[in-house]
Amino acid sequence: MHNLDQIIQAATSAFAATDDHAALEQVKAAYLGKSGQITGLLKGLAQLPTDERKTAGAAINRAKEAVESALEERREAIRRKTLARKLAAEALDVTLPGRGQARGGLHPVTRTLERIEALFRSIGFEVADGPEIESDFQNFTALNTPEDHPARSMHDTFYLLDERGEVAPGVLLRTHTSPIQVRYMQAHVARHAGQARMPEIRVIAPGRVYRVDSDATHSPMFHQVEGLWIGENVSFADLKGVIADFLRRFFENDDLRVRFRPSFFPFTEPSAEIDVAFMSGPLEGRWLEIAGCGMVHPNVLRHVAIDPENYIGFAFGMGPDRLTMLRYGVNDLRLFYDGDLRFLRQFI
Ligand code: 2NM
Repeated sequence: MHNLDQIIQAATSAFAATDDHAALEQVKAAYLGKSGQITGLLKGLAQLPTDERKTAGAAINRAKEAVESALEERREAIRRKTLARKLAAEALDVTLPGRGQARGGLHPVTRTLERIEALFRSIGFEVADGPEIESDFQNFTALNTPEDHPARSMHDTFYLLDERGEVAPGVLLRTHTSPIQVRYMQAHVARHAGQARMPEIRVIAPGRVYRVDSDATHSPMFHQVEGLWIGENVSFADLKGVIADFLRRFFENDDLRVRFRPSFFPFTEPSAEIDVAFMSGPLEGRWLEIAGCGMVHPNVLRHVAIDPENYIGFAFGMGPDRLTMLRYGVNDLRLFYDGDLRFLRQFI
């Protein structure tokens, strides 16, 4: 059976020469396929004399089994090799340093706004908002601002242009958040129209405001929080209590000094500036102007159809940017708006 051994040898080395499953199955056909060598020998058995057939058949079958087992071995080897190649290609270097996920955080001014909102909510104020593009009426007229007031000039206020690039009359970027409160009062009056008595208005209006101004302490966009409490019996004493209590809670400082200095605003009468002084720390003993306030002017109430004979109240306005500077000891307002992460990361 020298010939059979040669066939087994030849098949085994032909299998070994293949490197993937497709090539191996091609080679297999040459031995075990329909017209393969082994198959040919089995077919040839019919020509042999009966007495030789049995022995020859058994020998060919052993050879066939040997080829089949060589084939299976080669299949297994290719399977292992393919897997090893795939694993090598997909290898992860678990010793590489991670790319990391930068931690985000709220902007310091946003944190101040959220703090102010929480403190006023805790004493029964609602938080309102409104559009940043406003009408001359909502921003100025309703607030008792005279037609010739300098704040109305293009020198101080950003006006919008129409499609032809000309100044659109009466359309501007709000210069304070008072128009939010004007809208709030109008909606409140409409909601309670026809009722004998109108419930109290307690609302704060935080948001972005715009003025033509830019230096270390002024940005053309900045923030304001205004507040308003209107009822049948709301006094200047209530104003002092609400403001002093708020400021002590905001700065977490029970020793904070608060004083009210006479001032003027078109929308309040009487009006006052609010100053604070810290009793310790780097600013110890210095009076710092922090807000404006006053009793809402009767003309403002008339503009929103509230009868000043029956209702009275106070309003105030403060700058959360400045409050943030004081709370964190920042000396240049522009740092808040440069978007420099080296600065902003300090607040995370
Ligand atoms: C201030 C100072 C004083 C104020 C007035 C009003 C409104 F809409 F009720 F008339 N809102 N805010 C006000 C009063 C704002 O900012 C320095």
